[in-house]
Amino acid sequence: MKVTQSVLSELDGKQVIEHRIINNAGMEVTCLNYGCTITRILVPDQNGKMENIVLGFDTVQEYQKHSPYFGAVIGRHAGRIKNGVFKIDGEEYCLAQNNLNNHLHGGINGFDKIIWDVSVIEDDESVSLNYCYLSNHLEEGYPGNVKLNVTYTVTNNNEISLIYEGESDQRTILNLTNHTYFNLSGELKRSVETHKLTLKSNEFLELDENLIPTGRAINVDETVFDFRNGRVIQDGITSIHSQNLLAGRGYDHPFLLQENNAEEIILEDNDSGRKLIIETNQPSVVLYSGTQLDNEFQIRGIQSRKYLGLCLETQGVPDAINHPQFPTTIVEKDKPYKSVTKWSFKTTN
Ligand code: FUC
Repeated sequence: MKVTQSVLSELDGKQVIEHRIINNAGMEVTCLNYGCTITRILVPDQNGKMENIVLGFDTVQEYQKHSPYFGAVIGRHAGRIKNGVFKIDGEEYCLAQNNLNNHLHGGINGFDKIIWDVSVIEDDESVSLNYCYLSNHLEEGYPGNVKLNVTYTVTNNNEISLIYEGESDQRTILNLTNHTYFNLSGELKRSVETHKLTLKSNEFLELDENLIPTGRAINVDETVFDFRNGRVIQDGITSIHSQNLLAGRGYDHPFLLQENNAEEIILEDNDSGRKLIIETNQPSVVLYSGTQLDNEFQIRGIQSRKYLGLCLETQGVPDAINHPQFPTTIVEKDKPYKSVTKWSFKTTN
């Protein structure tokens, strides 16, 4: 395996560092310490052709200017928190309201905009990038000083594992994920309407008109939210189900996972033969079909547009703190948080 490092620029007196990892099979992964952002993943198609399968930029300036969280780590709490308000032990916390009057993806200066400290760990079969950051008490309004560690490990089996760890000195909430937009066609040749998704999920969470969970879980039976036997993303784009319409014609929904670490999420692109298997220890995955991607910028020469990529954000449930019936995202003092997700890249033949 090979890993190279280069300094791209300086931001707020800190170096923006890019790491490029190439495994023995030729798979390539490039990451920045700005937001722990995955900028490129090159994997083979069914003919062995290596192409990039994620949305990303080559400069930090483009991430600062345009990025709808391309490839970044999201935190402290992924998804929306209604009115940016929650209570822990009777104490009310007010978060940054950066999405209408709601809180989204950790706030104005979320983890996606932080320059993390980074170190490289190498062994025979893998290379890991370890990113660290200390988030101070009341940063973006959240309680507790939280020590964070994000580790991306690339193996020779064309796998990437993503491990998020946090330890707080006070009871708080944490819900980290990675916001990579996948497009398995390679080099954004096509958009993701014909990608097929299979999910081990019997229920998705109903959203209100501001895309916040209402608290109701809906059975997927006989809806375009039933991915148990696989279905194409297009089904949700053409659907007249009110939940697809309010998501901007498509999907922007948390799905509750029936199983963990059991190939519970599979994304396939028939034409390229590329296949991504996602396994996690988290209770849900947010499927976001790129419905809000606007066309005001280019992505490495390709016009950005709706449905150019889709996100599969493995995580705890958005706004869980305001819905006691959902699995909690509360982290106890000195009791570490650990979220693990694995992406395995294969071909279908
Ligand atoms: C996703 C969505 C949001 C938002 C954003 C860019 O996670 O849930 O609706 O538009 O990312």
